[in-house]
Amino acid sequence: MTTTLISGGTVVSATGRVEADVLVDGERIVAVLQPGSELMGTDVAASVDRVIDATGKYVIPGGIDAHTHMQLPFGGTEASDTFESGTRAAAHGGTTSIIDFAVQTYGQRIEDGLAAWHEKAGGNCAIDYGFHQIVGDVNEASLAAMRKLPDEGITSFKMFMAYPGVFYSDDAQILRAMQVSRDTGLLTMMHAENGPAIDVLAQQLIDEGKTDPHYHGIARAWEMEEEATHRAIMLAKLTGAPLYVVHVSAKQAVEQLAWARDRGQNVYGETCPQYLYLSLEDQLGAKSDEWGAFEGAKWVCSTPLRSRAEGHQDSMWQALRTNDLQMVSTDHCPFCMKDQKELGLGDFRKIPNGIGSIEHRMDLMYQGVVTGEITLERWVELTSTTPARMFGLYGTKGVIQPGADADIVVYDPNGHTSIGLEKTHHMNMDYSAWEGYEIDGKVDTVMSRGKVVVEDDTYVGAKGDGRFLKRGLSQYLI
Ligand code: DUC
Ligand code: ZN
Ligand code: ZN
Repeated sequence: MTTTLISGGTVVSATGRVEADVLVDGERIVAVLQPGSELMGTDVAASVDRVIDATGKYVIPGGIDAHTHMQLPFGGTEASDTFESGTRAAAHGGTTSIIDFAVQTYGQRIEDGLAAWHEKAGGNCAIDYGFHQIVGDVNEASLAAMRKLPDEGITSFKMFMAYPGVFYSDDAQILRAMQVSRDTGLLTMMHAENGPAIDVLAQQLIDEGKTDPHYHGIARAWEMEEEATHRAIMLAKLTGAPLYVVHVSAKQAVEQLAWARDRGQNVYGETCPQYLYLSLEDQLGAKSDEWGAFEGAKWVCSTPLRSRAEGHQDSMWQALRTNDLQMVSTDHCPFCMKDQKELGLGDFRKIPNGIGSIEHRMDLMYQGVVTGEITLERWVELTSTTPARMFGLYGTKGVIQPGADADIVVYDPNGHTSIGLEKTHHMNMDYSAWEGYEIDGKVDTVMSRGKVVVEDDTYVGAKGDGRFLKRGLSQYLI
């Protein structure tokens, strides 16, 4: 077993920071050595196999991205990152665990959907991975299968109030699934947008000849997110189910979450970097020689980018500070422009929905520390500690303490990351939604269960290093 000492850095947790050395033995952290501690100093450094010098750098628990879609079949194509390419990109960006969504499609058994996801991911991941279960067809068999999910280490499921004819569930189906959530402790994750109403608005826009990508965001009005969020909250209240609303982008949806939380409900929400930084106005203004106004397709995702003039982005940052939103995930769902996004040329409804950000989440959120939107500790909490607690991984993941997995990122606050015009990222995409972003900060070294997987901007791990994470029930519920 290899022993490693990460020395001289500032260990940052969700609750504070301390100058300390971190001792790793095999796959685990065995000691956090603070000044005054007997072991701190040269003796330990001399006795380990490897010393990583973290002087002047932050030592943080590896990022946990709790919302990714590798190889998701969507809109007549499939998300372009495989588990192999997507998890490698994640590692480059300081993320050491993902929770992806296994899909049950209409007419399929949950067991078969889950088995297919194990097949895709098994032996291919660079970092540890878990699954949520998408429930796309509520019936007696799937309700029974849901009750067995905790035995499989799957303790959360996602339903869609959007995408009629694809993933959509109606209120009756949601109610029945939420009753299972109440009984079992499975966390209900909700895509909260009123899909049937959105589809009417989208059709009307197309009929008026409004086909460009930004009309995607006009059709998916914030009222449709607010309304669905409220409805999900009321169904959760009625059934007693714990609720986690994914990819929150509208300030009015946050108000709904805050209202429910103030009433004592177990209701939570995440946002994503795109809803903090990007806007409908950016998308509307996007034009290129290659794609013309279709350039805006690069930022078509659901929920959609919102208007900056309406203040949604500011509201997301504020909610992250006040804990009205608890986490930041990416909803990583990449598609290339060529052959994929271009399916929607002439009809924005046919653009595959999704943005790829798995490699940039830790950097983009660190930028919030630099600009004073969040504290250093909150950065760790939003990107690692709360995801671990929310999804039943805390103690093993999400924290630097003896006994935890040695998933550790050394982050250099004096480094710099350019997300440039040339393709320098490792995601399997022919463009970047983050082109031109300059980050004050840089991922220096990434360790996954005691093994260095990224150093000097180079991936040094191996396909299959990542293991399936059997998760416990949420540790965040009150
Ligand atoms: N939103 C996306 O942007 N892509 C995939 C599914 C989703 O809900
Ligand atoms: Zn969704
Ligand atoms: Zn998603």
